[in-house]
Amino acid sequence: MPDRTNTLLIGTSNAGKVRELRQLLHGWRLLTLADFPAVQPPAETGETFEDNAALKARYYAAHTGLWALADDSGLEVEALGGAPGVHSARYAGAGATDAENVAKLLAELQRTDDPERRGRFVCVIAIASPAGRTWLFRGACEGRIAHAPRGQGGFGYDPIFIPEGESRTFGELSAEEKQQRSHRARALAQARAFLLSLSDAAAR
Ligand code: ITT
Repeated sequence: MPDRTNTLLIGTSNAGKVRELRQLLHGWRLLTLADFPAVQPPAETGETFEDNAALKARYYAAHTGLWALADDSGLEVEALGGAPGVHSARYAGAGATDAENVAKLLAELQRTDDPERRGRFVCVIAIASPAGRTWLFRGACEGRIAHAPRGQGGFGYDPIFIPEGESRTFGELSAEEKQQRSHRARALAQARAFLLSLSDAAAR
């Protein structure tokens, strides 16, 4: 049962996610995959964010004996029927860089005008116990896709995503501004509340 004296494994190989999850889980004792160099990432064979998040969290909990948190996330674009979606990390091919994925998305949307450039970031956080029980939490952030990358902040598709009510991209916002509205912050707020309720129940 995790409480503030116990440890939670952040089960992601994405450095941008680790940075944000650490900020959002301020106060928890955290380990990352850097502490388990022999544990290789699992194949993401699921068809939904929920499938892949659960698969990763269960895998990392089983391979470390710790409570594990995993994040499956991506960008859904309306004009592309929800693509790249769960394939966001490998949109431009296996092992694609963030810059290659961004370039491919901009090329796909080259003839698409603003109203159809609407989309959303989705994040599903899974928490798994060492025994393999899993809990899921979903957050989303609505917005639109810019015509060219702007800003050096964040990671992944941040330089081309403009959240609703903003004119700047996530890449142009500070880390704190992104956390105020991001899909990850929304999913993690629910996961945090769940973890705290487990700790409270354990303390009673
Ligand atoms: P793990 O599976 O090890 O966590 P990953 O990078 O493969 O790492 P995903 O399969 O969940 O993670 O792919 C997420 C993709 O969506 C990846 O290309 C990210 O760059 C992108 N993405 C997710 N959240 C993002 C965010 O907040 N800002 C920009 N891009 C994001």
